[in-house]
Amino acid sequence: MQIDKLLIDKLKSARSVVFFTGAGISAESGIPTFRGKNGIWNKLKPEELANFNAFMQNPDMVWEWYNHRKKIIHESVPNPAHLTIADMQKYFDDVTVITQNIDNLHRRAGSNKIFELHGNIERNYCVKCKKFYNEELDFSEGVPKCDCGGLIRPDVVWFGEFLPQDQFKAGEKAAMNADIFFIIGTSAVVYPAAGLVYTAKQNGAVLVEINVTETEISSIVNYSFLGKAGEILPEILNKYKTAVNL
Ligand code: BJW
Ligand code: ZN
Repeated sequence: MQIDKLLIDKLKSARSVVFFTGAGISAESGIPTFRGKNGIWNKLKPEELANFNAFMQNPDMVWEWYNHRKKIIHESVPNPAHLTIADMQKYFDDVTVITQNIDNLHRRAGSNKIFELHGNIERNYCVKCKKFYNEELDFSEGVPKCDCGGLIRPDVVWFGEFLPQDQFKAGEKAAMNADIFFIIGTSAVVYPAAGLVYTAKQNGAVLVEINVTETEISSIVNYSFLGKAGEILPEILNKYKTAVNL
């Protein structure tokens, strides 16, 4: 794979490096993506599962889906892509991760500054009174209920729901200040998250995409690497380290 010298030069002068990540970065950890080849949504329609009405109509089905995914996530470990991003903190002043993933793998890899746009699978709350239940839930008598009688749901963002504003605003600020903005393993079709790519570009960031296929945003990026994130990111960091004699 050819890594352009200009990109390495750009990295050498970069202060703020931002990683915008999606399900594809966790694919090499064994966690299925939503769309594309091997995407879980080739079989399951997103609208049928990732929305509030579906949950209220069939909470058992939606919880079955999340418990299944939680099991896979708990059995998985961060892969070289997550680990390289965490490693980057040693070499750059400001490394930010903006993730659409709910799987905690960036945190487990050691990244410190993470904004989670679509929630986190380890948290839950009551649909009625909003009380949080972050402990292991008991499903022995069906879908768990709050003290107030409301159903408990995972603290993730479904279609038609607002993103957590503190996380989104912080992600937006990071995108505005980015010198280099990596877009890794996302189909970039879900908004407002995907809009951050345009925010970064409009504010002068160099855009670098890493994906196994071309996406909606491939035509607007400065560098596009077609391949696995867990292979390409370590190569980019190694090339950078060689260039700066580390
Ligand atoms: C690899 C790889 C390897 C594989 N290496 N790469 C503006 C325009 C159009 C529509 C809208 C708009 N604004 C809002 C909307 C509506 C909607 C939306 O965007 N719809 C579009 C799909 C049409 N957005 C919303 O509803 C959002 N809320 C909102 O807008 O609120 C405002 C509002 C409120 C009320 C009324 C009206 C407006 C909320 C969106 C929430 C998305 N939630 C989900 C589920 C989260 C919880 C969970 O995980 O279960 O988030 S959906 C799902 O998609 C999940 C993901 O985070 C998200 C993005 O998917 P991602 O990460 O890109 O994964 P994939 O599978 O799509 O792609 C994987 C990629 O990896 C592929 O490209 C592969 O090639 C690649 N890959 N292996 C590198 N090894
Ligand atoms: Zn409650």
